[in-house]
This record gives sequence, C-alpha cells and structure tokens, in this order.
Amino acid sequence: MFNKQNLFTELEQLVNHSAFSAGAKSTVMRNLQRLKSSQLNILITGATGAGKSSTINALFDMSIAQVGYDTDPLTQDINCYTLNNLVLWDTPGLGDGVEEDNKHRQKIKRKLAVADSSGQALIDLVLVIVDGGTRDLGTTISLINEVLIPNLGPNPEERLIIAINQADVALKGPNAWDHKLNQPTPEASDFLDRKVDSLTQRIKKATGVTVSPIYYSAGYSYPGHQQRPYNLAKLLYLIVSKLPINKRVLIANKTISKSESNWSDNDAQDYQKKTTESLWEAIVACSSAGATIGSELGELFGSPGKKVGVLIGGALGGIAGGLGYLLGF
Ligand SMILES: Nc1nc2c(ncn2[C@@H]2O[C@H](COP(=O)(O)OP(=O)(O)OP(=O)(O)O)[C@@H](O)[C@H]2O)c(=O)[nH]1
Ligand SMILES: [Mg+2]
Repeated sequence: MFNKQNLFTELEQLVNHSAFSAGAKSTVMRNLQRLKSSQLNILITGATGAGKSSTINALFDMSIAQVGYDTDPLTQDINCYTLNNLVLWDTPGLGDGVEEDNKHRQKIKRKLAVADSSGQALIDLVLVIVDGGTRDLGTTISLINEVLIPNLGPNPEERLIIAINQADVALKGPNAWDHKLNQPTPEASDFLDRKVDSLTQRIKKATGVTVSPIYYSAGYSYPGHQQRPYNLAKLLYLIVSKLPINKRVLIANKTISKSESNWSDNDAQDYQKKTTESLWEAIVACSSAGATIGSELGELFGSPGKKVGVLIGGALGGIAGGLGYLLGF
C-alpha cells in the first residue's frame, strides 16, 4: 500500500519495483530519502487583516496541516503549520499599536536569524501580504524596509515576495471589480498597477532593492456569498519560481489546495501549466540527481496512462487539474 501522505515514499516504492540497475536504484533511494527529511519554510507576514490566513487557506491543502508550536518562547505566538515537507509560519499581524508592532518586529527578526542544521537560514522565503484596500501602507513598508530587507542576507529580493491582496476591494465604488468575470475592471486594473509601481518605488528608494509585487485576491466565502480567488495561480507560480529546485520539489509533496476553482481565474492562462511543469521537473531532477537515468525516471513517474500519472497529479493538488496532457489522461 502507498503511504497516502508522502509522495516521496510512493516514488520510492515505484523505483524499488522498477527494472533500474541496483546502482541507479540506490542513488535514487538516497535522493528520495534526503527529500523526505528536508523542509521548506515560508514565513507569511503583513498587517492585521491583510489576508495572511485567507491566503494560506486558499493556496494550501490545510486539511492535512498539523498545527505546531515554536519551542522558542520569544517567537511562540508565530503560528506554525506543517504540511508534509512544507512549514508555514503565520506571524501575528502588525498595525495594532506601536508597542505591539515593535514586539512583533523583533520576533520576525529573530525568526529570520534562525539557522537550520546545515547552517543555512531556516526561512527560505518571506511572503508579505499587503492589504490592497488600505491607503496607509506605512506599517507594511516600514516592515519591508526596516525589518525584512536588512535581515534577508546579501540578495534579499531572492527570498522576498510582496503580494497585494484584496484586489477586488482595492478601488472603492461600483467599478471596483467585475464580479461576473471575477477580474478587475479596467479602472481597477489601472489603480492596482499604480499601487504596484508606488510600492516598488518606495522600497527601491529606501533600500536600493528592486522587488516586483503582484496583486491578487485570496477570495472569500460567507453564507450566501462566495468569490473565487483571482491570480492565485500567479502567486503560486511566483513562489515556485523563486525557490531553488531542491526546495521547490518539497512544495510538490501534496501541499497545494485541491480546490480547482481556486486556480481558475488569472491575468494569464498559463500559470497552472508552468507551475505543474516546474514541479514535475523538480521531482524528476531531484530524484535522479547523480544517476544517469533522468529520462527513464520521468517515464516511470509519468508515462501516459500509467497509474503513476494519477499519483503525481494527485500530489500536485488542484493546480494539476485540467492538465491531463502532462499526466497522460
Ligand atoms: N474582499 C476580500 N476579502 C478578503 C480577501 N482576503 C481576505 N479577506 C477578508 O479579510 C479579512 C481578514 O482576513 P484574514 O485572512 O483573517 O487576515 P489576516 O491577515 O490573517 O489577519 P490577522 O491574522 O488578524 O492579522 C477576512 O474577513 C477575510 O475574509 C480578499 O481577497 N477579498
Ligand atoms: Mg490570520
């Protein structure tokens, strides 16, 4: 029986039963073993109510998340969710007063300073959620400029994503959103583009660092009303493309939301395809590293019509839905 939770265990069983040479098998097994025990850590931060929790819930399959506790008493109110190899750190929101904010800023700095067992920074990526509906971005900008960028090492832009949420309510008034098509009206789109530019410039001016924020909506649902996310597949693609390949593969291990409708509405059509391909490549490249069987392994993990196509499709969550061409069904 396959272990339902772990893609790498499932791949191990396939390789074990394959016709690969003993040498190739043992290299792949070692790689899969290493992957099984590695972690990807993402810190999510931003102002109170910006939509940090909503974004986590929309992106990931939180039904499998295990809630953990930080053993460091100074950062223990940063919520920790573990989804297989992915660990999400959901920080308390800023903007509830100077004293509270200072405490939270210290905790974030402390978390960014933690090293993993190999001496690398524990936090692989920081995702800043910005409330697109607020005029006052002061708290968020000072968090980025004074706390995040100075504590993210020599190339901070490589580990930093800035995402403007609540695009649907950013512009006020009747032209805020095209609810029928679940996309910005032309006016909202102009407004959001200007917001992106202004944020980029304020960060560049203060720190010299160039970031490229995107806007999206995590969506919402309450009795009688529901709105699908917008540009969520774009956000996931941005996350995936920022990660080095050995970390990227960890997101492919059954962490992504299974809800296909979360991924359907975006400013371009190909984010799902690009993300699936990128995760697929990462699975094959990381499993076959050091063995000269990359293409055979690709075949084994996904040749059309084989059960394993479904297996990988399932591991990638709702993002892989509608991508039958890649998985062979
Ligand atoms: N209209 C709209 N509302 C949203 C969106 N994302 C989140 N919300 C709403 O904004 C409110 C705050 O969202 P949360 O996800 O709780 O925000 P948070 O950043 O986790 O807040 P704290 O944990 O309190 O700091 C909730 O009522 C959400 O339903 C969005 O894209 N559009
Ligand atoms: Mg929250």
